[in-house]
Amino acid sequence: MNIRTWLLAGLCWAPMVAAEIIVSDVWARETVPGTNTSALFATLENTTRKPTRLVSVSVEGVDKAELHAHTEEGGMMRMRRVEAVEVGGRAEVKLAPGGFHVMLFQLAKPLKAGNEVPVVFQFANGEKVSARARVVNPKQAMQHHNH
Ligand SMILES: [Cu+2]
Repeated sequence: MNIRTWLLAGLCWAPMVAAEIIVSDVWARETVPGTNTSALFATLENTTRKPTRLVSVSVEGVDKAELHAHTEEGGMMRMRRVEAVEVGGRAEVKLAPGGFHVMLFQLAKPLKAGNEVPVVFQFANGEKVSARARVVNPKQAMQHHNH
């Protein structure tokens, strides 16, 4: 192999090891005045055959972010903390209102609709995915959810 093909092979190889998990449609709820909590949602797509898990999420300006699920207990919807969110091989998982979500606590400053916040998703396979969350107000979130 001459140096030229070797270089080309190197260039082609690099993108193949990138993003195994695609994170899209990342958004957070605008903070309700007088509170310092919010929730964040996203779509996670595993492009590999190997199942993985979302294990943590960090959001700029937020002290504590927990993975939560909604479950029904005696006809009441309750939130509970989960250790991880499973993402099966070649599967897509939506974090959405009424289901899995990332609960944000102790926000340094309120989230305002129209702003963007940097977010990092950490997966059990070691992959870290950086994204930007759009901040939307609950009314827009409702429309967003229905379309
Ligand atoms: Cu929650």
